[in-house]
Amino acid sequence: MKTVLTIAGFDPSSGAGVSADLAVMAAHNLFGTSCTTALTVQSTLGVRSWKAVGASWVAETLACLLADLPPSGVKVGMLADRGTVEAVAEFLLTLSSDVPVVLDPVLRSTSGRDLLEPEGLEAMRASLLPRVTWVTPNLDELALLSGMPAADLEEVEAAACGLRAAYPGLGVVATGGHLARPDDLVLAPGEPAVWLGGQRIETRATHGTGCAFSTALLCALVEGRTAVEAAVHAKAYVRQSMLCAEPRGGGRGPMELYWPMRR
Ligand code: PXL
Repeated sequence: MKTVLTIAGFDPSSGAGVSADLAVMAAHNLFGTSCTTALTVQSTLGVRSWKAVGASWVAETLACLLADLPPSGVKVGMLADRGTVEAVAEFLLTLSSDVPVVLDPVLRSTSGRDLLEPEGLEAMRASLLPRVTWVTPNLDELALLSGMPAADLEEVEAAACGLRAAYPGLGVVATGGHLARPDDLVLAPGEPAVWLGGQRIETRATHGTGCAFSTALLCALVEGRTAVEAAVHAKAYVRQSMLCAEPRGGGRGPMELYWPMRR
């Protein structure tokens, strides 16, 4: 069983972040390790506040894990502040170049709270994006990272192409969950664009969809699937996780991330 690492925030309601990522890894028969970057206070009703763990603690955790449990793939989620973005970028330099790294560029919670301080976005562009292999922005994140509008299919494709062109070797999977039709775009390095058609699901179990998608994409890449296969898989996994969820909490509830193990 291969080891995969998530670097992300902690959500005490188990919908998003580290604990959701570990569930996705377990459901993919992979051994998950984690580095918590921030502690959030939240429930299904939204994020109330958060506190960064701190760059030096993150750096120490990553070095400690690397020495004993080296990962075959890394997922990066909420990073909270600039120092943490830079510490993670430094860590990624120490990995072998064949280890896939998927960045979910978490900027804001769906409930509207910033999850990365403003200076962190610049550090993400300058030091982190050059060191990851895949980035999985939603429409808002794509617009902010590319500096281009991303509100419809044509704009999303142009913005994703612009983002890919800015970083040699980077692949982009833009998640269109907020489009009229929730299609996703896969742009592998040097390959033509592939759109994956989506269908809207009427459910409140949508907490952590971005976290689960990026982690499922990483797991499939670690299993040796191509980018398009991995994105098709991640989309289907998240869809089924929404469909299998029991209603829980008064807001955006958690998905059933363990569904492959419960059948
Ligand atoms: O889905 C974005 C996200 C990522 N990571 C953590 C979160 C959230 C949203 O609330 O809390 C820890």
